[in-house]
Amino acid sequence: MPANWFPPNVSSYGGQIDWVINLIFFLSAFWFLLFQGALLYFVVRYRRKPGVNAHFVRGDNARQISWILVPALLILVCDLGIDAAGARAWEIVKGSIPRASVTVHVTGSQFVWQFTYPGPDGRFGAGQDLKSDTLHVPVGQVVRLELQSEDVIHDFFVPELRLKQDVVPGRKIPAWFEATEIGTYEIACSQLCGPSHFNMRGELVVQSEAAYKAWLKDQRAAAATSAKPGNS
Ligand SMILES: [Cu+2]
Repeated sequence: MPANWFPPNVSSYGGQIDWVINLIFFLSAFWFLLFQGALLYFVVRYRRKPGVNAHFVRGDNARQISWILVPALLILVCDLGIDAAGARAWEIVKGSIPRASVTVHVTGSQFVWQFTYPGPDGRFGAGQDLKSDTLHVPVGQVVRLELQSEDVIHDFFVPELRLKQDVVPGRKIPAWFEATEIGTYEIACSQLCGPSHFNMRGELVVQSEAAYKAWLKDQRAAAATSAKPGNS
């Protein structure tokens, strides 16, 4: 498989997605080349020649019908193979979400992503939530996202994670990933959501667990300082 077609994969399930895309691509390429090749061959081989009359082919004997039915059956088998591979990938990505060690609420609005972490006790909405405009996560751990929109349909997309999920107003949609490599990755909005859609970018920072914890601590300390009366 050509390794450099896709952005680098840093997600535990990215290989499954790439496998399905490659499967569809190579099956389609195989049949496309075969059929176009056959078409070209027949066009040249049976071109008009002086003194040769065209045959009228009724297509109603078994041999002729098999020219239709055999390829149709083979393509159906390929389709079922794609369905099976797709269903397996779907089950992993969208089926049941594994137990997460980090849960983050993601809010899309024209034209920013905002990330909310729970308070130190792990609960949301107890007055100690932490807001951030970058998404920090520890490497090698399951992260659960709950995606919400404040206005129109957005789409949370991190190509390197192979994660792409519509964010629909009025719904809270869960998603998950486990990043396998430390680094900084771009979060894009992948649904045309207004004039500044192109600029609706976020940043995913995958860190070691220690660095992630330190970041969280710093953010909480900074939030506590700015929340004190007299500061703004
Ligand atoms: Cu958007």
